[in-house]
Formats: sequence, C-alpha cells, structure tokens
Amino acid sequence: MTHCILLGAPMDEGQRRPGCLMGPAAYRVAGLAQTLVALNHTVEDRGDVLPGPAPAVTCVNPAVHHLPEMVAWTDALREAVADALPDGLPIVMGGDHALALGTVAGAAVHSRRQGRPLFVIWLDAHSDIHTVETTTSGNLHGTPMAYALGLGGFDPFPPFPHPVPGQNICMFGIRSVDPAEHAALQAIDITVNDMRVLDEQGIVAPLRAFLDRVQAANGMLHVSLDVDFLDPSIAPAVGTTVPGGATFREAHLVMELLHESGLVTSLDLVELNPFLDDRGRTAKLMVDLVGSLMGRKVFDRPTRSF
Ligand code: NNH
Ligand code: MN
Ligand code: MN
Ligand code: MN
Repeated sequence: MTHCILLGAPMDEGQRRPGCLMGPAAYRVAGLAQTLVALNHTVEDRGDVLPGPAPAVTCVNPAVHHLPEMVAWTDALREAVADALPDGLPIVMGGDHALALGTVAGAAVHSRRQGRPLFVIWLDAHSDIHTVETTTSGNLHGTPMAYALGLGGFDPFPPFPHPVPGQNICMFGIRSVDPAEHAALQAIDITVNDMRVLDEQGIVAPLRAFLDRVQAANGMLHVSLDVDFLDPSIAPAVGTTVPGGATFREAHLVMELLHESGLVTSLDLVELNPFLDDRGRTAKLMVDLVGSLMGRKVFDRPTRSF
C-alpha cells in the first residue's frame, strides 16, 4: 500500500498550444484518485500548486517565451515535490513537460536528504535536452533533461540542486531529436533507448537492465511520462504527436515492470491536452497506465528480485 499524493500543475506556457492547463482537471474527472483507491492505496489530493509571482527575468535567447512564468513554476513545483516525498509518492498531474524543471529538482533535493542517488526514466518521443540557450522553438518543455543534468545555459533559473549524472538517466521511446540535442546526447554517458532499440530488443531487456542499476545503487526513481511516448493512434490528446510510438501493450508492460521493481518514488504525467482529446480516451488511458504502474494486474506473478 502506497500513500499517493496528487499535485496539480495547471500550466501550459512551456509550449505554444493552449490546453494542457486543463490536464489536472481531466485526470480528476477520469478517476485517477478512484483508480488508486481501488488498488488499495491511500490518496491525498493536495490540489493545484500555486506559483508565486513571476520574477522580472530575461535571457539571451530571443526565441524563449514565458521565461518568468516558468521560473516561478519551477520554484513552486520543486518545493511541492520535495515537501510531498517524505509523506508518500507524489503524482504530478500536468501541465506540459516544462513542469519537470521543478519536479525533478524536488526529487533531487529529497534524494540528497535521504542520502540516496536519484535516477530518472524519461518516457517520451523527445529527448528534451535543450538548454535555454540552444532551444530554437523557444518552448521550455524541451529543456528539463538538460537542467536535471546540471548543464550550463540555464540563466536565469536557479542552479539545479544536486544534478543527476547521465548514467542515472534512461530515455525510452525517443524518435524526435533536434540537432543541438543530438550533440548534447553524444557528449554525455546516458542511455537513450530510441524506438530502434525497442523494435530490436523489446521493452523488457533494456528496462530491466536499467532497473537493475537503480536497485544495485539503492536509488530513488523518478518517472516522467509524456503522453507523446504513446502512439498517436491510442493517445491523440497531445500537441506534439510523433508517429511510431509505444503501443498500448508496450506502455502497459513498461508500467508493470516498473511496478514489479518496487523502485518508483515519484511520477510526472505530462503533456495531456484535454482540448485535443477524443471523448476522454487519452486521459483514461493515462489513468489506466498509472493503474498498471501502481499494481493492477490480472494474475500475481512471483516478484523478481532486481
Ligand atoms: N525538441 C522540440 C523542441 O524543443 C520538441 C519538444 N517537444 C516535446 N517534448 N513535446 O517532449 O521544441
Ligand atoms: Mn509534508
Ligand atoms: Mn517531453
Ligand atoms: Mn514529447
């Protein structure tokens, strides 16, 4: 039994298509809390996080938009996640992926207090490893991986607290990488399981290899689930669909393996845009995936020791 702490992040300024700010409401309507309770977990909905006033900040890259708002959200979400982690498993209902600037920072603060290393699994079509300086779209939802790694080029954000080493990061489902991101990924030691890897090796071997490392290091594991990790045919409610994503069965298998590992300590649900949804099917699928992550299964299996 896990104490699940729901945190809403109704924001969408990390990209240009309005609508993700309705995400927390959609997850509540789709029954996220009820799904968790049905799996015998306890649920505490702490409501929506409220950012402070946006500071008067600027940066060198003229493409970047909504920088002050994102700095304010980052501070508020870092504190909210760091404050929730001692009490249970924070589930952050986004909101676009820029919210992970704050959530991963909050997880890093907590893991340092615990004296345990932080690991991150990034389930996404995109590598989100631009800096504030390299992004050409100016959309800050494309930057949280670089921030978590402690890369330069993040003025005026506060320095990332206790950066996550590349070896502790695993990307899954990647199929859209910009040139500057490609260069960044080449320069560091990081596991990028792009769709080619998953086509060849499937989900199980690459995911278990990573989970084995988390287990061996007694790590904490932050899961960041971008809706566009999923194939657009099953998850249309996202502004940045990319063909060739994870299938229904692959996505559930990822969640089941994460559950069996017992290693997950925090979760982001990002990029859901309910305005683009088809009668709530994407919201419901995301809730069902959380169900699998939190232990829903048809039969019990002997727990594998990782
Ligand atoms: N790499 C592109 C950019 O930075 C797209 C990022 N879009 C996402 N990321 N949806 O997950 O603008
Ligand atoms: Mn507390
Ligand atoms: Mn993303
Ligand atoms: Mn994405």
